[in-house]
Amino acid sequence: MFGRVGEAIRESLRKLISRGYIDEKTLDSFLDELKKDLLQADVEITTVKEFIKEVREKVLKEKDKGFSIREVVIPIVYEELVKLVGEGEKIEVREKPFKILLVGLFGSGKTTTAGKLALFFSKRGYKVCLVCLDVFRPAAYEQLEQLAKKVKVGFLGDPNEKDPVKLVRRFEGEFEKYDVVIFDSSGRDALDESMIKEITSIERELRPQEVILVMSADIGQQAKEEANAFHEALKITGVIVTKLDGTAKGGGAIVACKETKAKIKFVGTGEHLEDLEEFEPKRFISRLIGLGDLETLLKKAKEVIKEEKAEELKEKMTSGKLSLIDFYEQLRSVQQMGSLSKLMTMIPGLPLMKLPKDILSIQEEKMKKFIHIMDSMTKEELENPDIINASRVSRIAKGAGVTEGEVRELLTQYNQMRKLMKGLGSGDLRKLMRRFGGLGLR
Ligand SMILES: Nc1nc2c(ncn2[C@@H]2O[C@H](COP(=O)(O)OP(=O)(O)OP(=O)(O)O)[C@@H](O)[C@H]2O)c(=O)[nH]1
Ligand SMILES: [Mg+2]
Repeated sequence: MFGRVGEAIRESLRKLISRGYIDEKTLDSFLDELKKDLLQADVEITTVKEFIKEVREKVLKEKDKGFSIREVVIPIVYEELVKLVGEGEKIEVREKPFKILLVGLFGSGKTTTAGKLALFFSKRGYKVCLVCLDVFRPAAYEQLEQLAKKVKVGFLGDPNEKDPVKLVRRFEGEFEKYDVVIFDSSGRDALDESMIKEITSIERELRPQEVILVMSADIGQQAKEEANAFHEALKITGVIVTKLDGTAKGGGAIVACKETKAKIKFVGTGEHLEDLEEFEPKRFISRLIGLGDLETLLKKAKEVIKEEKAEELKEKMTSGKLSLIDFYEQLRSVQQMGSLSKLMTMIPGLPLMKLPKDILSIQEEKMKKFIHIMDSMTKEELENPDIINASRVSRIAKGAGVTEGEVRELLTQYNQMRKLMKGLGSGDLRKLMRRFGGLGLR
């Protein structure tokens, strides 16, 4: 995301948490690395200094409360990074036709982004049209027309008309036929008189609901100046930062936007039409630091395990009263959530550990087998696994078509889990989970 900088931040974090005990000195050398990473991302220096100071103070405050630095450092770095990049803002299609005018300097990615937005909204069921108001660049018309064909949306334009305002007037009646109409405009070397005049006159005629500045991430902290200048001259309603994939300075561009009046609506992360995402700081940062897409996981988990049930399960887990039925239900719900390997990538901390793929698929196979085995048990056995003696093991194995060894393995794993959960009841995991409270984890 921040290009190489994201990798550097992940590496620093990985190094830090691979240590058993973290003292203040280690924390400071980690913070030094983090500072360098952020400066490399072109985040403005006083902002970086404040950020580092804030993280340090928060970590030490938690330490005074009895937490270890190791427990709290990742959640705090996460929370502070989320704050650092500011808030995103979604584009809501509030009325129809919903008109979005894209403006920006040469090569910032307007035309590409117009195509990406068309795909984004048509995927969500809106009837979309792309309109070429770029009367400047040779072949601008063809470029957008091709994109419209690819995405299979409407297209309006006229390569022979050199006045964008006339184009708007001519097509006015057409816009009504669509839910979302996206306008690509001419770029300039700089925000000069001619650009301001052109966009202002288009705006007056068109009255778009959104005027979006498309900016390339490689300008780094200069994004602040650019966004402010465009906002003053043209009253932009938001920003799309493109080419985050290709530059280390993306972080700087995003942080700089926070200090402008215009919020980031989307970020562009590649040349393909799918490479556009709504800017959601929590998701963005959790991926950046390898926390995984926690919120997606939570959403999925919620669909499967109902809230009260999760609460009840937590109670049983931490008190050691977990029966095989609960174990069974847990396995089932994990299964319903999708493949284990996919799930693992969403669990906080785990991507940092790099689990080998085949271990996960073996584990998935095993899970299926365990479910078969439990299907062959009686209710009594599930409720009170301690009564499962040798002859019961043999019956269950036959019923499930597995070996007796596999039945015993299940019982061993269940017992280990029961013990482990009991141990965690008062221990580290709970504290850690509490720290993640801000993310919606319980
Ligand atoms: N890697 C990457 N490339 C991008 C992204 N967005 C746009 N590009 C590339 O940037 C170049 C310029 O994109 P355009 O969409 O033509 O830019 P524009 O603002 O319309 O340019 P003008 O019409 O000349 O003002 C193209 O080669 C795009 O493929 C992005 O998010 N990531
Ligand atoms: Mg263009």
